[in-house]
Amino acid sequence: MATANTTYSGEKIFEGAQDFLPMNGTDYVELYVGNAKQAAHYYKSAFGFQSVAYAGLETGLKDRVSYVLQQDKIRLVLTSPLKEGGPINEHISKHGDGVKVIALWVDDATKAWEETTKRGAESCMEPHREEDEHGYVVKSGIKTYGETLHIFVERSNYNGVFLPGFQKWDTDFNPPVVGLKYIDHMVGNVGWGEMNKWCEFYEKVMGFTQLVSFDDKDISTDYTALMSKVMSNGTGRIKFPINEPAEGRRKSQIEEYIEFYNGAGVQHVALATDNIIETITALRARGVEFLKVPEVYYDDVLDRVGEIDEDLEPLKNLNILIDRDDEGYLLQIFTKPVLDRPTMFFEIIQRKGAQSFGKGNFKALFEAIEREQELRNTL
Ligand code: TYF
Ligand code: FE
Repeated sequence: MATANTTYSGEKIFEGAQDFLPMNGTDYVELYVGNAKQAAHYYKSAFGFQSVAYAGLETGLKDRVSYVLQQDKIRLVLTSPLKEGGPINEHISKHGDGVKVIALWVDDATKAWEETTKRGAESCMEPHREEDEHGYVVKSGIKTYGETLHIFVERSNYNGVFLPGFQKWDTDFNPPVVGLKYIDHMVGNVGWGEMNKWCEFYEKVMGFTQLVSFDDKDISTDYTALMSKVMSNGTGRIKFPINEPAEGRRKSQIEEYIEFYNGAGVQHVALATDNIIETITALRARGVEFLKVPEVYYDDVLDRVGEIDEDLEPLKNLNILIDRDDEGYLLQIFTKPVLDRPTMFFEIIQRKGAQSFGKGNFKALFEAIEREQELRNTL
């Protein structure tokens, strides 16, 4: 096992967490993208997302278009501008395609806004009703790291396909799902020395508690350095690790992200499956590209993690990584960046008891990332 500088305080989350901001889970993740029609096709054909809803010129919008996709509990919104100028174009010009909104499903969006702004959050949207013939929702929002937003969505009085203004998206092109179930965690990259500030934001403003922390000694030797803390809400259902670059021998992968994203933003979205072998087999067949660790990783991995339910051979063939903690083990794998800029990527994770993040894989993983950085001449 890698040397420990990890503090697990998972058992404390219920007693430490505040209940001023009860949340039911992630409502949706919205990306601002250059071409939402083509991005939607990619998330359907490559990742198995299903067509849910649409808003655009046909539904009365004038300046933008949004496609809503879903796979089990994971809901993605892809939004593109239709006209010159404006905040969406500016966001895309500055950051490339990327996550703009991490929306959180709450029972009371007015209270969520009041409680968080009272504790110092900067508002981006005052509580207000949006309605159509299917009922109404209440939305409000606050700013988080970079230009990323948290929108609170209260939807108990709404029964339309997504949100007011959206229509059902009917299409004959419906590739099958790949078994992705829910968002396990979403990671933010922030600038030098900003990790603690944003962890405090999640603690003070949102009532989250810190689950785990990794410092540069955990994860820097020959490879690129970073520091990371995992923040969780009271139920443990919403987990936001925050990374910052650390001084290493080479350019930190976090610094590479910050340079190309032009600031802080969402680095990876971890999607859970309950059969990672089937899910990764399907994703690979559909053209999704994953990072590769050397074959020697598999020579002694079972000495490190002990007995597992799966055969090692398919895990090795698919390049799936394995790690264990006191509660069980986990299987995980990381895509290459899904954009031309080396910014956002996905993690696919299957938890078999373990509630940690794969620290035992950090060295192999970060070396794989570093090989990609080398090819990009960004190391
Ligand atoms: O979320 C995590 O902590 C793991 C490991 O740049 C990780 O998925 C951490 C930092 C990073 C890539 C993966
Ligand atoms: Fe992760």
